[in-house]
Amino acid sequence: MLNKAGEACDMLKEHIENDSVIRLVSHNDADGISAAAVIANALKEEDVQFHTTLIPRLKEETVNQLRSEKYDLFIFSDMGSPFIKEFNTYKHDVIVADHHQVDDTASESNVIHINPHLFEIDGSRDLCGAGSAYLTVRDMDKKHLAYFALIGAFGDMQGQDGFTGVNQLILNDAIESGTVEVHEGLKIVSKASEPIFKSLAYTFSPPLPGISGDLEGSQEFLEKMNLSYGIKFTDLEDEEKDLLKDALVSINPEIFGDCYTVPKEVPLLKDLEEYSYILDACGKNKKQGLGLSIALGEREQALDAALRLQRQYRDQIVKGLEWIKREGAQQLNAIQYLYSEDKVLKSVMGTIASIGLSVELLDNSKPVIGMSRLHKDIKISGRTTRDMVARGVNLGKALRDSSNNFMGTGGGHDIAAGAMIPYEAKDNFLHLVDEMVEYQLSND
Ligand SMILES: [Mn+2]
Repeated sequence: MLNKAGEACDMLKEHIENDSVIRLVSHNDADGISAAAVIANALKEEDVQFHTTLIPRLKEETVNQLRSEKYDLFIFSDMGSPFIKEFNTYKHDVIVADHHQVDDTASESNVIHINPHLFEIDGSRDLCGAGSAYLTVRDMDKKHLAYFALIGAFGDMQGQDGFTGVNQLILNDAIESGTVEVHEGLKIVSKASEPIFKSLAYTFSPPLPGISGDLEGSQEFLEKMNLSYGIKFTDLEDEEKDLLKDALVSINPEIFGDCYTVPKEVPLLKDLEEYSYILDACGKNKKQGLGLSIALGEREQALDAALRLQRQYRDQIVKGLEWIKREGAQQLNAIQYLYSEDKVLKSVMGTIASIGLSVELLDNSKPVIGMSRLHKDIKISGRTTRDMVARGVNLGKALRDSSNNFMGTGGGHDIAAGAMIPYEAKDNFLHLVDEMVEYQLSND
């Protein structure tokens, strides 16, 4: 895998020497923005001309449009693996740095394909899109950019239980370069920017059942300990912090553990996990360009705008979780589903499906299929747990095969995947996914 990344790096270096103009296309989620940030920062440092686009998904149409653009090198990050066949017929050089599931198309000499799945590395756990992107620039003396790969890993839920596999190697690079420090602490968000009841309610990983996503639950929890819930965590007395720590640890021991920080960053971006949430909030609100500017070093107004987006996004997640709490999910044999036509709920469907599972609002012995209606189509976000994956569930495969059956598209990871299907196919699609998951569970 590192050899393959080395080949990509050589291709990139050659283009840099030839003053090539480079086209960078990446995903618009936290991992995709981080992937673009690694490459864009590296190219900026080398004074290379490049053009970046962040998009929600790569469609065949786009792949065919890009073909006629006048660039010397294309880099696709956190996307691109399903289109190797098309890239093979490009006249340009192409680097694909992805971690989503792959098919078995071999790449031609103009295409370098970096993907953990090609090397039997777990792309949902051990390396993210930003990690693949980082590996392509690593040999250009870019270890100081490794922390963006870790931000991407957090964005794709890979760092929350500690880093493993290639992510561990990347963490070592980040520490070695002096950009990242690891220390033990309470893993609650916005310690210095929000009142403590919000810090707790907005902490989703690790989950705090009864508190995460529940502003009232969080206030009651603090009141019971006689802590004033309106002040910031950083303003608590030391004894109060200890008291709170003990109470939180008794709810979920994982709340105290390794925190990964970039000491030289501004407070809002110091914690890598929180940095990923800021990028996530930008992406989810279609302000991925803002996220990338921040990652390229913009501060002040850009940060204010991102903070506003984050507050708004957190409100939406809390509303979504309240909805799940009130309505619950619809049950089929092996899966459960959420369906909404509401604008706010639709925008956070994938997120609330994940959090709903982790905070135990949803039965975590069944994968969740979140469905949002978009005019004539339905957008699907599938989420399950590592336990269910160990028992045989592969949502990427189930959503790809079942959506293809109804003229839709889909795919992703075993643990988290997405699809788009025509609205009319909704019920038949659900039953097919249900059967496929049942089959996966019985055949493992
Ligand atoms: Mn990703």
